[in-house]
Amino acid sequence: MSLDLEPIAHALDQAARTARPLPQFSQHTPFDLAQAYDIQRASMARRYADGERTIGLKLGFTSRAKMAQMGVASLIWGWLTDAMLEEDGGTLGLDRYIHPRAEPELCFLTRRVIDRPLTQLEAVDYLEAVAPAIEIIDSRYEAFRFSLEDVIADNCSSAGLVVGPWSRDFSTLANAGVLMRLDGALVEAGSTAAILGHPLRSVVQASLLLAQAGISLPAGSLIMAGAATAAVALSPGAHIQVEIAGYGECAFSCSGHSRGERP
Ligand code: OOG
Ligand code: MG
Repeated sequence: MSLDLEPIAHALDQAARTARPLPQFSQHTPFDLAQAYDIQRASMARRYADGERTIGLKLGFTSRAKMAQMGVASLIWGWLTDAMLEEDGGTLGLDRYIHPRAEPELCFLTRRVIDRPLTQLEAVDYLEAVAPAIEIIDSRYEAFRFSLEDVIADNCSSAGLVVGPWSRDFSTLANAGVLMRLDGALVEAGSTAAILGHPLRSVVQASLLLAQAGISLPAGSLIMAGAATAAVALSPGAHIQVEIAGYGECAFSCSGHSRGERP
């Protein structure tokens, strides 16, 4: 049976723009993984048509901590746009979000076009720099619950990112301590080793996914490697800081109120 993907893409795009959550599609209109990525593409096309542009891609569920938190156990990928970039040390207005969360990540900046599957040994050669980063995720589904297909269709909950200082030193990337603080108190601690065993594997996975999709990623793109720990909910006034040992820190504060689950 053929499924009309456009209404789903439209509904997800509207949910993101209006900060009004949706019921999960998988519960009434099941679709498969390939269709989920088709919906993701169609919903991103609406943003591009409105002037947003791609700045790179993100991987999700690259750590067991994230898989356990969300009950989803497969790697996923989505797109980052210029409208999602938030300033390091800045203030994030929560009003345009439904139920935002923050998670500690590493962000890679690419140096060469990625147009074929890379090995882990080759990956560094394709990178310009790496930075501590925070991803802001905001599922467009009620209660932040979804199936694998639902979350892919929703561009993997992508909502924002904060990128800290760039470093060209990839030598201690394999096992660097990761700390996330909420209002100065430690809320999550982990290691970059939690990201697929080595965060460079995120770059490898990205190259494989791009090759499968027949897409090349231009030099100067960002790749968010996926969270090393579980995510924390953002509340009014919250201050979030992420520190990656040897790579420095990045942070932001929250103002306003997220829309919550209002109908
Ligand atoms: C999906 C996105 C997962 C990560 O870093 O693992 C993700 C979600 O948790 O809502 O961004
Ligand atoms: Mg993430």
